[in-house]
Amino acid sequence: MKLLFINAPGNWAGKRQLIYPMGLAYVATYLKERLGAPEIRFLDLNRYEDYGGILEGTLKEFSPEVVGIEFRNAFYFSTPQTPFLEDVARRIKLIVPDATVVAGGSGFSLFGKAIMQYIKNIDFGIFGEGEVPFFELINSNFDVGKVKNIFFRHHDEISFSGHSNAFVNLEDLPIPKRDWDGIELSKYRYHGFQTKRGCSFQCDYCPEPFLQGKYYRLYSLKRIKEELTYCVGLGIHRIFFVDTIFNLPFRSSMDVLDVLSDFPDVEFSAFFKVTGFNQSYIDKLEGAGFKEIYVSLENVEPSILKSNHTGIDEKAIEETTKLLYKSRLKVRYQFILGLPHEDFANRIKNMGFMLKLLLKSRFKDRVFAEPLAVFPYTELIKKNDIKIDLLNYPVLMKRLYWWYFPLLKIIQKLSDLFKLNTLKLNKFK
Ligand code: B12
Ligand code: SF4
Repeated sequence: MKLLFINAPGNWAGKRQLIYPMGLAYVATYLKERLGAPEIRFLDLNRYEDYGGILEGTLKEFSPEVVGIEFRNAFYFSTPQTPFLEDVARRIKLIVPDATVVAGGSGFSLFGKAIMQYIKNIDFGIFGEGEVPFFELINSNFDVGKVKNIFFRHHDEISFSGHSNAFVNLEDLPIPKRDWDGIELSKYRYHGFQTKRGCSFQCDYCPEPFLQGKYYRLYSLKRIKEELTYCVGLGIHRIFFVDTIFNLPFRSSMDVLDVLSDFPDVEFSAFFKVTGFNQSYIDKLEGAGFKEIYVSLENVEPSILKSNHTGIDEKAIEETTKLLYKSRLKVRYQFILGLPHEDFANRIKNMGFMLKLLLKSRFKDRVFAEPLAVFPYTELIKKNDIKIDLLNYPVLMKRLYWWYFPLLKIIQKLSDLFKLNTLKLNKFK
């Protein structure tokens, strides 16, 4: 069987830093092991600003029977991908009309039904973790009656085969192969690496617990070491941990850091929660080869952090930022603008704190502020009874955050004017 795995392009294709398609790597490795020697080819369309020629050339030459497409960012302020997905699916059906087109990925999982209504050339969609359902779908010859987590077409409607109650057992997953036919490893500045799946927090605005599970599933330390050895053997020297949060659970994160320190030539980066830091943890991070870290702080108002169930408190913010000012780590603090219960006074308080972070770290650190994205499957949606329509999503977001646009633009202009380049705000469409 011939399988083509495509990383769907976006408006950043050919311009911004490439992100290694880890989701595809996991799914393809699983299929490679279970399907008995399928022929597999990869195509990362984000490499090319004008991807049409390379896509059509590959389809003609390889003539795949099944095409799997990874779709990361559904309508988002700076990185909308949906029109590109539509174009890619259309070209596939034009050149290999008999190929079965299957889409998956985090952005797809969030908006699967709407995306398939809008993009008629996608035959099947997979919600959540793709390894098992994609294998079962192919293995059952696309019998959706037998497989959960599948979006499919039925009498011009999009149906769903029902959510599976189970998440994959990580021990059943082979180490994801990285060096696929069609992938040039040296094109990626950072390579993804997973030490766990899931998140045991349940912040009101976040879909991750629903997508990945409400508890952490950890890979064994032995496997992490094996996978790192494999990556280093391929010449990979920069790794970004794609865990929702790297530093929790605290004890296992400390153990992982011990493993990482056996790889002194590798530079690491990851997402962290502001809770769960102490001096010895920071020392370990530095010793293990972390140089730049993303720390989610969200908002500095305790009542807002509490009412959104973030699990972050004032004490954690105070203590962690104090420790991080003095560290050698370059910290990228992440704030969410527009959380429920935020008012003008709170906005000013946050801006003041952002400035403090920059000054106290002597501009070593950076601040990223992004408006709250309203995602399906979140408490935020349930509590406020918001209906999300993918096609009107940017309009919904603009309506919710209209007051931020001018304010953010002024701040960005000032930041540019003084060449601080420390306050990065994403563009709004
Ligand atoms: C790590 C990460 C980053 C890192 C990536 C670092 C790196 N070099 O790898 C950085 C910091 C760069 C980043 C940036 C951004 N990110 Co980000 N990021 C993540 C995170 C935490 C992990 C992604 C990952 O690799 N996961 C590991 C793999 C194995 O999981 P997976 O991709 O979900 O794949 C599984 C399934 O989805 C499925 N699957 C995947 N592909 C396919 C394909 C097929 C055919 C099938 C069947 C199944 C399938 O099976 C896979 C295995 O189970 C996710 C959250 C998440 N839970 O995924 C957010 C996430 C993907 N990011 C998100 C966003 C918004 C962004 C940014 C736009 C932020 C910004 N404003 O700049 C940018 C966009 C960058 C870009 N050019 O695409 C959103 C996207 C949501 C949306 N709106 O659609 C997510 C989902 C977080 C969230 N909940 O809000 N990100
Ligand atoms: S925002 Fe972060 S900590 Fe909160 S539920 Fe999502 S992944 Fe977990």
